[in-house]
Amino acid sequence: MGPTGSGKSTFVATAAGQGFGAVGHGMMSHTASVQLTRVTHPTSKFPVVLVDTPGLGDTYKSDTETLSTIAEWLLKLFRKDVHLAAIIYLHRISDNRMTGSLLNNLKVFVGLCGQKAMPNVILATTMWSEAREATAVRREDELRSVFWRDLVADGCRIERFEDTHQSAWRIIGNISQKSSGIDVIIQEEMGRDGQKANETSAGQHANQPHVSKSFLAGLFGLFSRH
Ligand SMILES: Nc1nc2c(ncn2[C@@H]2O[C@H](COP(=O)(O)OP(=O)(O)O)[C@@H](O)[C@H]2O)c(=O)[nH]1
Ligand SMILES: [Mg+2]
Repeated sequence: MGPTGSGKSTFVATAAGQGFGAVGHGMMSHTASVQLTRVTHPTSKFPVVLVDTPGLGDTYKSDTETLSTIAEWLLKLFRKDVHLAAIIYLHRISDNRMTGSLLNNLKVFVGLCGQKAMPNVILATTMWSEAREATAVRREDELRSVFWRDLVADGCRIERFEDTHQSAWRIIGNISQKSSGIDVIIQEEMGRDGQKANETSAGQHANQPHVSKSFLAGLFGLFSRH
């Protein structure tokens, strides 16, 4: 996951490797903008499905539409008793400011995941080649000590994506077939507890002042449909 242009599709293509192509295989087919790529873990040889999601901040789609696509896919996964092994959130280290839109993106992401999922979340920075090393390292420190501090305290890891196949898999880590996987909070709240819109963490989260009124309205609209 991550904002548009943070390098999600590139990450998946790099992890899948040469000659693979980003072929979306329809495990849950009609969610067209969530792309699935089946690969084999390079060391453990376990089958892995890489999930590429559309990012908030898209040029042509509203954040509400994008969030709706992701939430519906997650809910479908939950109902099929399929669980996520890890969640990777990408952030461009070349961005010189944590803009309101980037921050909003992060808040929505955290609202979807919930605290319990954090040990399975990896915050990965991309586009190191697009920034001066010293500047990028300073930004990484700022992310760790300010914007990502609470998430790190809840157990997520911070990694650097170095544009290589090896780096991608180091970030994904050792996915074991024994691991039963995780659910993100929005899946539990909507799928298991049947919570109403404004009761979900993301819904409550949307009360934060930097979230625009129209976005908030859209978010409530989305959750009350289920
Ligand atoms: N230099 C550099 N460019 C990148 C990197 N990752 C992605 N890009 C470029 O940034 C643009 C957006 O990347 P994309 O993977 O489509 O982002 P997405 O919207 O998150 O899927 C594309 O032109 C990529 O070629 C990176 O790590 N380094
Ligand atoms: Mg993409």
